[in-house]
Amino acid sequence: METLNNFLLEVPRMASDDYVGFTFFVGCMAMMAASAFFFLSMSSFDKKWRTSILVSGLITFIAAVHYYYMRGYWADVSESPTFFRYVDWILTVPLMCVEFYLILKAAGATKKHMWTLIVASTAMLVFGYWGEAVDPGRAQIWGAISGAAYFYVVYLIFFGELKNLATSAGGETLRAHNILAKFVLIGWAIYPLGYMIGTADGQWYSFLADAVGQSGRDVVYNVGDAINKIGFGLVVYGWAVAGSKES
Ligand SMILES: *C/C=C(C)/C=C/C=C(C)/C=C/C1=C(C)CCCC1(C)C
Repeated sequence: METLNNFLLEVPRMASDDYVGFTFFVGCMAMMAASAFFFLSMSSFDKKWRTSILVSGLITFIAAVHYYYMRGYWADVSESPTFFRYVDWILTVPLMCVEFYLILKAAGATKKHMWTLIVASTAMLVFGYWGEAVDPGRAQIWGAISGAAYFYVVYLIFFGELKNLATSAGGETLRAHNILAKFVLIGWAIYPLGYMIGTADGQWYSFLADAVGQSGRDVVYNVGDAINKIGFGLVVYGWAVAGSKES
């Protein structure tokens, strides 16, 4: 009976000074709340805007499910849930690329624009996973290649055709594009910091891990996810609200 109860409730033991566990727990709740908000608000928008809000909700919902598992994983084994982390990213980051496409679709963005972003950001994540999980001895090299893919994404959004389309659209669409672009430039730049903390052993930047401990990686990633997934979704939401008023 006790086993069954433990299974059903799955209450993790969490020390009161387990700050990493705390961010997993709060992250999970925040992602759930954001998903409920996005999904429930869908019916108040015209059809034209709904897909974008749906994608915002899917991003936070997929993250909520992964945070549920990551929280449990951390509570059970006190290790970075690197596998779940990257499965989550490989699903949610392409969806963020889809958001750029959806926002600029009316301005002429094509599937090709969308797939270019998806392929580049997926490469960024695959190389990052390689450095963190498969070949950590050469984490710096894999991280640098991953970083190159990241800068290519930044380039496409800031200077590529997507930027031209946003400029030609003007108004709320340009505004939303510019804010989302800043999320990619500043918000996404949080992640390499977590990567460096997690792979700092024996590197010249080992002072990073000495300062916060290797589990600092998860705090950095969790904060990054909350900002980028929920914040990003809210910008799209604001774009849809403003656009609904315009038309
Ligand atoms: C919701 C999750 C998001 C927005 C995740 C974004 C992840 C990144 C931008 C990761 C970038 C990395 C580098 C640029 C280099 C080092 C390896 C990574 C994968 C941490």
